[in-house]
Amino acid sequence: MNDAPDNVAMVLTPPGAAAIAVLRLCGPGVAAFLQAHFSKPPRAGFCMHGQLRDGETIIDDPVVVLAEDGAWAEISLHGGPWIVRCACQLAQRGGFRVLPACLPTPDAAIGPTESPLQGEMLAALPLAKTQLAIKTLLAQPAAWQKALAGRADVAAILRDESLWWLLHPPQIAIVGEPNVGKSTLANQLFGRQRSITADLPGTTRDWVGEMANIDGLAVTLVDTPGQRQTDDPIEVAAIAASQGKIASSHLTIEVLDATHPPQRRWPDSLSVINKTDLPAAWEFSQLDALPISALTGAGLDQLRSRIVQRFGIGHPSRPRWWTPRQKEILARALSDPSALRELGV
Ligand SMILES: Nc1nc2c(ncn2[C@@H]2O[C@H](COP(=O)(O)OP(=O)(O)O)[C@@H](O)[C@H]2O)c(=O)[nH]1
Ligand SMILES: [Mg+2]
Repeated sequence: MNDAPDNVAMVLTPPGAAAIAVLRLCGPGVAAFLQAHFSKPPRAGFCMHGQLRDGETIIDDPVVVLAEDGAWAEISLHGGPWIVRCACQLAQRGGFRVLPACLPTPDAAIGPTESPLQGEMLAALPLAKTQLAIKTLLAQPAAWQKALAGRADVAAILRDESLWWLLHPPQIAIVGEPNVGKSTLANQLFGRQRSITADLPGTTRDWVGEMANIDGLAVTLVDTPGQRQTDDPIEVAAIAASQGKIASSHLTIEVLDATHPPQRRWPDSLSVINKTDLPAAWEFSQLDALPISALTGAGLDQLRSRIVQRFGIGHPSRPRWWTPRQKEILARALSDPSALRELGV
């Protein structure tokens, strides 16, 4: 193994979630990289606004912060995919190992922190795709300090998976028979918050990904084709592919149609009765299903609340776990509370 310090580059912000992308460079090559590609001489401990250049080409006009000791620099780029890609390629050609985005930041890129928990908080920041996720994560060191000053309810904290889900978007499949309104519902759930990024503010806008923001919980939403018997080979293939997606989903939303009695049901789903703006053709008042109209939007706020409830999302300042290490310590603390000291709050 080679112990020489490494030049590492990584995008700290999740792709497609913000108008700014932060590229962090660490290692002995930082100063030389900035000298070669940034229009201003880097000054340690200062923020500088200048141009990032690849030869004659100006990639962007970022703000650059250089650490006091020169060990790392953060380049705040405009968040469009083209700019981020060009900056990463430039770093790679400059001898930096570019780490994949959306991984926890490696220790080497974080540097010393006040406590192990604080380090884990910083490491997980690139995974936080919504304001709620960021807020919840940043609240954790204080929440844990408070919890440990009193008597922490370890079993309740261990059961609470909400911060894990805030950092690892669950997959949600919308299922149902053909024509019940699955795609209309999917569009409504995407609609308000489909992420937008800009190469320059107010200019190019890209629609990114299949990610939806449901009341602060980022989710991967999968719209599936209506499940039915058919001889059409293309439809058969599409249905087969969607069954895999349904099986791998963390939640399914079953859409029933108020104007047609269902032929089949999807067990263990969150059920909605759609098209309740039209006269009902069957009796569904006894079902545990939320009446909605994907067309008018009626009932969708309640649906969003039920989705986030399923993943236990609650007040940001409750103490939670978000790494396997913390979860394992909590499991041991059920029988031996002194294990909590290992959290390193
Ligand atoms: N009146 C009414 N029509 C709806 C509603 N939701 C969907 N539709 C209509 O039902 C038809 C089928 O919708 P679509 O979303 O394509 O169904 P899918 O096959 O399940 O994806 C379209 O004409 C929609 O406009 C609703 O809540 N109310
Ligand atoms: Mg559809």
